[in-house]
Amino acid sequence: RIIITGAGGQIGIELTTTLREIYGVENVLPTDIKEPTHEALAGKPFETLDVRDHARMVEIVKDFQPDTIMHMAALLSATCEKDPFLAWDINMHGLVNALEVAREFKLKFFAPSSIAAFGDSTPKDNTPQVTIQRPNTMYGVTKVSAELLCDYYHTKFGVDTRGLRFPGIISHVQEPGGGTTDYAVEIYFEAIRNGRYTSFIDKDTYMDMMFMDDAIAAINKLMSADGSKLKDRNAFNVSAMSIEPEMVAAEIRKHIPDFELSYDVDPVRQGIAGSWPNQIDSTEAREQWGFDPQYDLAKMTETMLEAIKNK
Ligand code: VAH
Repeated sequence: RIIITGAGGQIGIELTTTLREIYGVENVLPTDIKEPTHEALAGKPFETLDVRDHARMVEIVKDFQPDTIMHMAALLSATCEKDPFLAWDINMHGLVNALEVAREFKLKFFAPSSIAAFGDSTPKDNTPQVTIQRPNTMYGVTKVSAELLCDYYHTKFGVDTRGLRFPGIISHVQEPGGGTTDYAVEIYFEAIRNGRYTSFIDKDTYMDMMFMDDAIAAINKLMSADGSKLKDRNAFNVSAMSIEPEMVAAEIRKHIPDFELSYDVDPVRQGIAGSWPNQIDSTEAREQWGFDPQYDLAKMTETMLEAIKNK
């Protein structure tokens, strides 16, 4: 039985629906700070939970009695820069509560990290699993801190914590909010809606990305892996592709020939993107638990455009 925090978010919604297909609606309890509006969650079991409210989290866990917690609640990179202290409160206070509940009730624990856990001094190409991590964004600071704290709870208290350093996640079910990689989602929606897109990230800005289905499959594969065989835990590099805006536009033009891409670069998000790797190495994830993404840029583009057209 699985409890999910931040279930109304970009990953949370599709994680909830996929886990319900696998384990049954009654064995998955999505929670979030406000009632869900998305039709995928509406009308099914749900609890409101502000992850900063430890007592409320304990109350829900005692009642639902999960064996696993998937802690997805966090603010994303650009939002964190707008209010760094709120970001620390939600991303870290929420995490400590979730880890404490996992320790107290012996829950298996998942939390996503991000390529944002790397900074300017990190090798930008083939970024290894274990390397320098000195991010200069509040989001990145919370992600590195989270990775270290999750490993600490595993070594110190024996909590079965596992995590993934996600790249930009591309999906058509729920548009993301407040991320730096959001351009790679917006471009598809705008291509269908208007045949053109103005990107806030500049050309030749390479970032790792992955289609949502591969992200959800990676979470399930990692959580099902034999824990005794994991050399690493928090968190694994995972990526399906390294792309920049012109590459996405060229792929879209195979379906919408007169698609136009222009630029109005946002210095804040461009600065964040520039501090992240160009392309990370997912070898450890592949070797330790069989990470195997199925979507490349061509297949992701075809899937995204088809799904958005049919919305
Ligand atoms: C963000 N989508 O842009 C998230 C993610 C690697 C990017 O962490 O902040």
